[in-house]
Amino acid sequence: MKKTDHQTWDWLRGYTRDHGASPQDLDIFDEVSSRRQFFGKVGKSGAALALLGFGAGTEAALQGLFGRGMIPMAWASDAEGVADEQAKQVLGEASKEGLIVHNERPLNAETPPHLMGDAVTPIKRHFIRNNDLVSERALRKNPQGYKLEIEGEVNNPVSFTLDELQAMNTVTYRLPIECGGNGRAYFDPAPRGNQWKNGAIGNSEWTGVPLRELLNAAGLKDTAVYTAHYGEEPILGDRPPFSRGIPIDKAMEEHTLVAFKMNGEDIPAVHGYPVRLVVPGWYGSTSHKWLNRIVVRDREHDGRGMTGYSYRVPKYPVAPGARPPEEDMVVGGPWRIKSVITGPAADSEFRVGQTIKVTGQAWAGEDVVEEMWVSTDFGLNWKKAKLGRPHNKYSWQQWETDVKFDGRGYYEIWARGVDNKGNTQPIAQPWNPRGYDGNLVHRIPIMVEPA
Ligand SMILES: Nc1nc2c(c(=O)[nH]1)N[C@H]1C(S)=C(S)[C@@H](COP(=O)(O)O)O[C@H]1N2
Ligand SMILES: [Mo]
Repeated sequence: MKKTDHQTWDWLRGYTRDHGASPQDLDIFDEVSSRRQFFGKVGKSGAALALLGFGAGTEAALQGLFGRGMIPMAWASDAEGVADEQAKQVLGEASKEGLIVHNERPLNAETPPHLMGDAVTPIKRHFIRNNDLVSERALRKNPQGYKLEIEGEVNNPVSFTLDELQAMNTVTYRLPIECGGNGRAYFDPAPRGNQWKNGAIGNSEWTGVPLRELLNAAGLKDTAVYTAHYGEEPILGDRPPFSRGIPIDKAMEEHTLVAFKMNGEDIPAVHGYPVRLVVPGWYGSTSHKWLNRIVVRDREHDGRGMTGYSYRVPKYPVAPGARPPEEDMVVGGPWRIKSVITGPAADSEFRVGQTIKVTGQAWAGEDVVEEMWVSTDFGLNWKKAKLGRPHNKYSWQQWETDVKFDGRGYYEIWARGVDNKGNTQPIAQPWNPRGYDGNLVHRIPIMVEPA
């Protein structure tokens, strides 16, 4: 066993590789967000324990690592390491590369931060969040018989084929889709659900028709207040279809798209072929995939994903671990200011005096990021970074700066954004029962060695 924790991880990585561990075996590391969870999982997984050859020394070293909040970089897992047939097929079709797979059925995978540096997220690096399976039509890439129906509180229920949608006036924007649970891994105690770190966000280029064009064609009644979205994927288990909606004002916003192209290509099966909603700045659950029906309602929607604790947050701050009454929960939606550090990668090693380029992305829900600040001393001092403007409303903004260290040691690079309303990111994560709205300051651990 080497002396530093950093080296411990190198050793562990090497050891598992040498002993033929698969990405699934290593997943136990990717999914954990705390020392407690980590050892909870390892404790339950005797096979993984044996595989990794855990000894008392290793455990002590790992305890130290987690104790300092230094969570190991994820091991990449791609289509090759996945066993489920459908997951394999859709990961392969979208040429997914370097994603961390949390579940195979339903398929859920996130992007490690050092692969999030592109202004436009390539398809191969866009995260995946499925509640159920992928639609049959999408798997077969079959547009025959596809229709998008609009009904409910409208004067003329209408439907559109894919050809009809594509023949309309289209727009193209760079838009973030971010899962409401992104950042859940930093909640303590850990809420149930995918333990997303920061990688359940992508900012691809989406082409489609503004939803308001279709709603206007149907003619909204005065009673229209909310949408309800439905898709055509098979549901896992005995439960109603996943179905979210948005307030009518958000539905009428010009950037809310009925999209049929992602980065100029037909939307890959796993991202919603042939047609999906893109509702930028709001929880990703509102960006319905395999969309085939929108029902306009005269009240807030109550589909699966909108009731109880699901995608809902307490009206008032609650203590960590509390269970507020369900009537005190309200539907979540708009995102708050967030940022990630895309370089350097966690656990990178530098020399004393070396100039280190720090890069990242920042976005702010319905707002604009005005400032980015970076700290290398646990938030005591902050240095302003250079920040780009959004390419279009909602798109994430790239930022960069340099840092340098005068002495050796373990350091962390922290990043924090400020939006046009003065909102910033917390350094301790406020808690809610299901772990939504996570926007904690992102921290990257590095080692600086003597020059
Ligand atoms: N039909 C359908 N649409 C869906 C989902 C789903 O399970 N079924 N998941 C939603 C959630 S929770 C998120 S975060 C986004 C993820 O989009 P992506 O997989 O393209 O990244 O899709 C949303 N649209
Ligand atoms: Mo989500």
